[in-house]
Amino acid sequence: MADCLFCKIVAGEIPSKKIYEDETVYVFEDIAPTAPVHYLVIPKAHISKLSDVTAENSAVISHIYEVIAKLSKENEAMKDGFRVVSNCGESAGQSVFHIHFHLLAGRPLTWPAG
Ligand code: D5M
Repeated sequence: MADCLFCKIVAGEIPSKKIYEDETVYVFEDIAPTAPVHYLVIPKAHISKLSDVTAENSAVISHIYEVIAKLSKENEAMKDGFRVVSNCGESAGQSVFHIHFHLLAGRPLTWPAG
């Protein structure tokens, strides 16, 4: 999508600190980390937000969770636990409208979220 920040990151037009990449998924460091591990896990194909996931485009979402599970086995900081968050819509705190999953670890994570 032409004007999407994360599509530009996937295309290499905007730099990012890549953690993982395959045919359909891209993982990179959040620019403003809130935990020692704060990655953004995104599909390469543009989906704006979680409420736009359908039977037609959901295969990549399932794959995203496989990627997260794989990363959790490789990263010592994730061994004790981690959190996955997807803010959907402005009132939930979504600021970039390309679906993304915050992957957080490396410090105690309190609940409930604000
Ligand atoms: O999360 C959007 C997240 O995207 C937020 O934590 C900052 C991050 N962000 C914004 N621009 C960049 C770039 N250029 N690189 C890496 N990370 C970035 P949300 O849930 O939509 O508020």
